[in-house]
Amino acid sequence: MTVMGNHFGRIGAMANGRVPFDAKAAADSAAIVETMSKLPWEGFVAGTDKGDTRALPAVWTEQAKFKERSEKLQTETAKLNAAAKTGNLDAIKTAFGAAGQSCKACHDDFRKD
Ligand code: ASC
Repeated sequence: MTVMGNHFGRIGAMANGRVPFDAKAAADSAAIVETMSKLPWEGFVAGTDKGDTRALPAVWTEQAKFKERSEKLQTETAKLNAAAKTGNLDAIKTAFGAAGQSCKACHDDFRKD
């Protein structure tokens, strides 16, 4: 999640005009984001709800919904990666917005803060 957020944020800085657009850097980050989007989920298997976690209990009590949200993220980050490969900033902005919504939708229901 940390690596994904870091690279997602780099693309966001370009999409929002905070740093100059660098097509290669955006594409490199989008590829990392897509790969990272596949990895966190096995960290939430049964029994991992103990100890220091930002995850809400809903992760384990609403598994189907959590899985659906994780799959939405993976779909949207794949689209972001495809957009980034074109080097078209407008396409990246659109895909970035949708991907960000998928991050937020899950955090709102499944993360403590
Ligand atoms: C980020 C990041 C997130 C998402 C989310 C989008 O850059 O680290 O978790 O965007 O804030 O709403």
